[in-house]
Amino acid sequence: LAYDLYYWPGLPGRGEYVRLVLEAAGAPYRDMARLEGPGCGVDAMMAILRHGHGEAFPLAPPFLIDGATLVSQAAVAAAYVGERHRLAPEDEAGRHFARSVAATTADFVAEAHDTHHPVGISLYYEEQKPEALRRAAEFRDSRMPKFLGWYEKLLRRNSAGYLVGAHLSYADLGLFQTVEGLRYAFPRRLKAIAGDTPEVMHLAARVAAHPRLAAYLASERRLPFNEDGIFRHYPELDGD
Ligand SMILES: N[C@@H](CCC(=O)N[C@@H](CS)C(=O)NCC(=O)O)C(=O)O
Repeated sequence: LAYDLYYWPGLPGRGEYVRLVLEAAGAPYRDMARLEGPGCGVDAMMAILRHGHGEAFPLAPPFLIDGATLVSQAAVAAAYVGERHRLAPEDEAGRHFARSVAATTADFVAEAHDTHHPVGISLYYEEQKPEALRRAAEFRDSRMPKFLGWYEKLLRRNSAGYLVGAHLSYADLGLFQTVEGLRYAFPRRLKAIAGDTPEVMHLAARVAAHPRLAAYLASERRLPFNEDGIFRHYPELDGD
């Protein structure tokens, strides 16, 4: 049976953190809000946000439906798919740590988002530009090196060359997507500091070369980053 992924059409956003795991797994899935027809589209997503799915009631997309099960929160949904398709460590400690890494990545993603929306998500970027300049400078100078340095440390500790465990996991896919987002939103800053985290950059390149993911990344299913999303390229927020 196919998984049903629900996320806003037109931007990769947090939905991509789940979509990448489905793609790497070769799992059958329907990208529901991007499909047309009865039971599909944004209306179908809004109906679940209004009425829930059985016991489950998500606050926001992305969410994934697998039969009677609904899983929301990008990191939790990525773990759900990864653990069912050999894209997660096998042992319990490894599974828990992979979840911790994915949740930390979700924090990093939220901080990247907040560079252009530091005051509030219900306001336009244009209404919070001075605050965005300050927030982005702090993100570039302090937060980017801190998070990327932490991933680098994890990769150097693991002789297998992955964030957790002996093989590729959803945690690695999340780091890949975040590096790609930073490359789009903060190209100057990433270029300036990439040399400090060579293992992170190497992992991102390896993920992009994964046969299933390379095919996906070249396909129309892969949505480009844009200024409606989480990672937005506003040149004034970037810097060396
Ligand atoms: N922590 C959640 C955040 C979910 C979230 O903020 N989703 C956004 C789109 S990326 C949304 O549609 N939010 C609507 C809202 O918060 O009202 C996750 O990682 O999935």
